[in-house]
Amino acid sequence: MSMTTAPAEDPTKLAEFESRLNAGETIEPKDWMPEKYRKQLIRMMSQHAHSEIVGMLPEGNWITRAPSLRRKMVLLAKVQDEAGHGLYIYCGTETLNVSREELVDQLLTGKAKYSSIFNYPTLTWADIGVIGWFVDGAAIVNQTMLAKTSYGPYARAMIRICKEENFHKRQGYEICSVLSNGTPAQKAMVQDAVNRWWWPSLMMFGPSDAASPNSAELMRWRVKKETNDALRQRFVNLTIPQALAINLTVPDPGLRYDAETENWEFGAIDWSEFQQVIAGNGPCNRERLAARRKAHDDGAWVREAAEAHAARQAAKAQSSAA
Ligand code: FAQ
Repeated sequence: MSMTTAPAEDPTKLAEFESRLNAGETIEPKDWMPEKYRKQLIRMMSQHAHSEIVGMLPEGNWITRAPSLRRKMVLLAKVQDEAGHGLYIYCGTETLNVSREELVDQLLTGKAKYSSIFNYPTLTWADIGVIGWFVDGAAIVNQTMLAKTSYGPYARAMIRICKEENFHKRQGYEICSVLSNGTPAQKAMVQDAVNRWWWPSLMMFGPSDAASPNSAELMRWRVKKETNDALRQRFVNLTIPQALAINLTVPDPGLRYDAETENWEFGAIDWSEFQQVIAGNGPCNRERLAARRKAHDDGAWVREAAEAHAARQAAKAQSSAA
C-alpha cells in the first residue's frame, strides 16, 4: 500500500499524543491521533488480516488429505481459527475509519501486501506440521510483542489470537515430532519440509533493521516494541533447541551457538528472494490471489442477499414506525 504524505499535525496535539504514549497509555479509536499513525496502523493491521485469510490457502490444501480423522479435525479447527483471526483484525482495522470493502479491494487488486510466507507451496503432509511449528511459532513471537502495542483494539485482538496460535504451534510440532520418530521415509519427508520452510520463516519478520523503512516511526509510536531483527533472533533461539530435541536440523551451515551472547548465530538471509516474493513473484503469489478473487466472486450472492435482507428489515422498521 503506498503511503501519501501526511498533512502537518497540530504540534500541541502531537506533543500530547506522544506524551500519552511515553506514559504507556493506550490509544483508543475516538482519541486524537496523527494521520500518519492512523495510516501506519491501517497498513500494518490490514496486511496482518490479509495474511490470516490468505494463510488459510496453503493449509486448506491438505484438509482432504489429512492422514487420519483426528488430524483432519485439528487442521479444520486451525484453518477456521485463521479465518476468525482475519475477521477479527479486519474489525479492528475498521475502527480506524476505513471500510472492509476498501481493505478487501486493496488485497484483491494487489495494492496491499500479505505475509511473504504464504506464497510457498505445501508439497507434503509434513509441510502442515512445519507451518504450525515455524509459521505459527514466528507469528507468536511477533504477536506477543504486538499484544502490548499502543493501539488498543489491535493489542486486545492479539491477546486472544496468541492463545489460539499456541495451540496451532503445538499441533504442528507434534506432527513433526511423530514424523521425525517414524519410518526413514517419514523422517526424510519432515526434514525436507524443514529445509524448505526455514529461510522463508526467518523472512517473515521483515527486512533487517537497517533496511526497514517503517520501523523507526513504528517504534517511536510504540506500535512495534521490538525490531524485526530482535524478534527474528528470539525465534531462532527458541526454535533451534526444539529442532534438536526431535533430531531435525536447519539448512544453515553458518549456524552456531554463541555462549557469550546466548544467541544462536545464523547465516545470511537471501534478501533478493524476499524482495521477489513481496513484489508478487514468489512461487504461489498468482495462485493465491486468483484463489482469493474466485472466493470473493463466488461469495457475491451472499453479500447481495445480506444487503437485500438489511434493506427489507429497514423498510419494515420504517413502515411500523410510521
Ligand atoms: N511479507 O518497514 P518494514 C500469521 C513489507 S500472521 C510481506 O520492516 P514493518 C498467522 C512491509 O509491509 C503473519 N511483506 O515493515 C498465520 C513494508 O512494505 P510497505 C503476518 C513484508 O511494517 C499462521 C516493507 O516490507 N503477521 O502468520 C514482510 O515495519 C499460519 C518494509 O518492511 C503480521 O502481519 C513480509 N514478511 O514490519 C496464519 C504481523 N515483511 O507496506 C495462517 C503484523 C515486511 O511499506 C497460518 N505486522 N514486509 O509497502 C508486522 O509486525 C510488521 O508489519 C512486519 C513488517 C514485521 C511484518
